[in-house]
Amino acid sequence: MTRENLAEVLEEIALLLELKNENPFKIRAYRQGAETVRNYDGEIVELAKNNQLTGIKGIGEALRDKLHELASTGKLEFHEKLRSEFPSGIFELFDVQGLGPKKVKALYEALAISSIADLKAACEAGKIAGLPGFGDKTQTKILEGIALRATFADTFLLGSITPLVEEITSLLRLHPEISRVSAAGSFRRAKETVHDLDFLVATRSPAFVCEDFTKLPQVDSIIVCGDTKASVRLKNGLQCDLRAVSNAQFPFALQYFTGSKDHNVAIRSLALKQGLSLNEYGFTGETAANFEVNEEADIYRALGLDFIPPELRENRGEIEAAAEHTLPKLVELTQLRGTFHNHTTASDGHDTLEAMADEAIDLGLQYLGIADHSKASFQANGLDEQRLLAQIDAIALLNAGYEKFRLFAGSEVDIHKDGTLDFDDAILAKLDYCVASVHASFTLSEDDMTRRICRAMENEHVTMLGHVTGRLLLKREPYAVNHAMIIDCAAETRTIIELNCGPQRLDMDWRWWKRARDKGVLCSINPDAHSTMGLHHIALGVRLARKGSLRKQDVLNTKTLSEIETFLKKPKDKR
Ligand code: DGT
Ligand code: CA
Ligand code: CA
Ligand code: ZN
Repeated sequence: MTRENLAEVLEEIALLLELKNENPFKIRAYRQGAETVRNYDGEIVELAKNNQLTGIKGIGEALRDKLHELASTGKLEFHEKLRSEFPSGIFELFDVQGLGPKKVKALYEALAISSIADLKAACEAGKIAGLPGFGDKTQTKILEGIALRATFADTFLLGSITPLVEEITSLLRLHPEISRVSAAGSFRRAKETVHDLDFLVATRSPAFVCEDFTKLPQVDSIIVCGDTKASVRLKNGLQCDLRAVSNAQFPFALQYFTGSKDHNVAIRSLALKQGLSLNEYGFTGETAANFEVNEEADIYRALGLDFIPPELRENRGEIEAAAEHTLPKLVELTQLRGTFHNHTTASDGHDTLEAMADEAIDLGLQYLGIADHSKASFQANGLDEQRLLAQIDAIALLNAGYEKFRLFAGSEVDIHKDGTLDFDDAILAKLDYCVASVHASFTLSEDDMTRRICRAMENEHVTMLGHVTGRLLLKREPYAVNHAMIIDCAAETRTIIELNCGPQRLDMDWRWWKRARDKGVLCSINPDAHSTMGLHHIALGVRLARKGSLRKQDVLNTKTLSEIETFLKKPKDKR
């Protein structure tokens, strides 16, 4: 049982109770419980197991007992009974974009729809459009949602599988027959989404290790188990491959299975030009004996190349740069001194100003930028002028109590449809900084959307642009926007572009950062945290910044507190 497992069961209970028309307060209690479990700053699973959850805000008596049962036995009778009242396929329906509990319930009651297959058939037969509250448009939207879900069926978010990869890596590391362990493949390259996981281990007992791999607690079923490789399906549906090689083969296998395939093809042809043949087990060829390879870097060195960090291995110019010794020195997590764009309980965040600041201090940061929503984002409880001014005062008061830390007062101000901002300049001028974001009217044409965003960036108070495309990976397509023009406008207006590191966003996309960097546009690695735990996503942001070829000097929040204070005080055109 992990924290996430506990939270998911509580959320599922909330959905089931909603389908049963239960008391909304009860439903909300389960939802809040799930949030609390996710964000609780402590060993919540251990505490639940030992029945020590007393006195935690958001977890009442009933929930406490259920969490104890769940954590100590791995299941919950109440949950299983509820589940058995509904067909199991009904849960798939919640994954379709645009279908919430109310619609799922209506579909189930009116047409006994209890799976995606049922839903698709009903849409195609035109039965959905006639239901009260649905209509033609909704029916088309549902069909699009089903198609989108099918494309993403075997794809996972880098950010959401990272804890799982760390768990499996450390379990493998503990195995007495294993000397070296690494995740490889798209995960190691920090691709924003991943199809399957690839693990590599060095061992003298490959068959034995493969068998043990299939017995890991995260495994749901075995796909194949051989003498040197195994494939399993994990409980979350992700396929996971293991290859067991000798210690001498390990660097070659690691290089090969890290990919990308395009990078490997280019590397292999470079090797051939030098009379070396390279595969996943080693070098062969006349000169092969000249090279001693203990580490991956030795392979690149043998080919006359600098070591290429895994994030860059996409065959987008990194091999040429490695040959010319011009690879960028990529930014590192330890170089971050602070971060911007974070929410609190004032809008749609779950933690207070003070709690967010404390977490930032614990993460070793010197400053934290707050940016709650503005009034146009009413669904997110956006702040009006008066509440924003009160927050500025609250931040000043807290700042008086910190010695070596500072909160920056900001706003995530909505960009209206016409590119004007949700606050007047007079209000914006009172802030330390400001993130401008699009949160509505997503369907503008590319031209109109680009013009809208550029107009916002032209405002002298807009420090940075939030989530450039609004995409939600595996869920919502980006809105149409011309990246090249946005980057040019950012360069001209000295506006920073954020790398929003919410696992579902990772927006701006990594493929655009090198262009931005070369035009002198700064990147701010922003977690868009809605809770203290959300701040931890800066680590994910750094991986994507690296993938985008960004160096320390390209990232705003590597500046120290005193540097950033000076920077923010300057007028935009002097930055
Ligand atoms: P994905 O789709 O997210 O799993 O992406 P990868 O890159 O992890 O792809 P995967 O798992 O199919 O293979 C892992 C690595 O193994 C891949 O990045 C490069 C290497 N590889 C796989 N097939 C080939 C191939 O046919 N030729 C070469 N040169 N390398 C390959
Ligand atoms: Ca893979
Ligand atoms: Ca694979
Ligand atoms: Zn936003």
